[in-house]
Amino acid sequence: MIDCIFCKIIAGELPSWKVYEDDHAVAFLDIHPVHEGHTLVVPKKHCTDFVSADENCLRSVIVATQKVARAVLAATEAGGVNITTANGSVAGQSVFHLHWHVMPRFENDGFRLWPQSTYADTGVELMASEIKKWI
Ligand code: DGP
Repeated sequence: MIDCIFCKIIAGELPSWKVYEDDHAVAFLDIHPVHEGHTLVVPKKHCTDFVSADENCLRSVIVATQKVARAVLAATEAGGVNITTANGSVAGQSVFHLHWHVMPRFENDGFRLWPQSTYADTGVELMASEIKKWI
């Protein structure tokens, strides 16, 4: 994919701190880590994001992500790990090649993910039935 930073990293046209590679996926350190060891896992085949990815691509990347998460936990001696992907610019996606963030977490590390709210009255049933319609 022309002008995709991650495709260029995968092709070796841009440098990266690669930590893992198999037939379908590559993992390298994030250039702007939340904590040291923050790693990105990407499919070799370009796809824009999680929602539009084809199923085979997704399967191989998720298995690679588990391998990388285990390695990040061991290497950083983190107490936990967050594994996330942003889908769409409104969700914070800035690179439009599917990637999983593997972020090591430590006690009291100050990293907060998102605020939480509650549903008003019948809103929760309505929302559940709306989503079910589309699956
Ligand atoms: P997101 O904003 O969720 O799409 O995440 C994109 C991540 O990619 C962000 O945490 C920074 C990282 N990133 C952007 N450009 C580069 C790069 O050239 N090299 C590496 N290693 N990471 C990059």
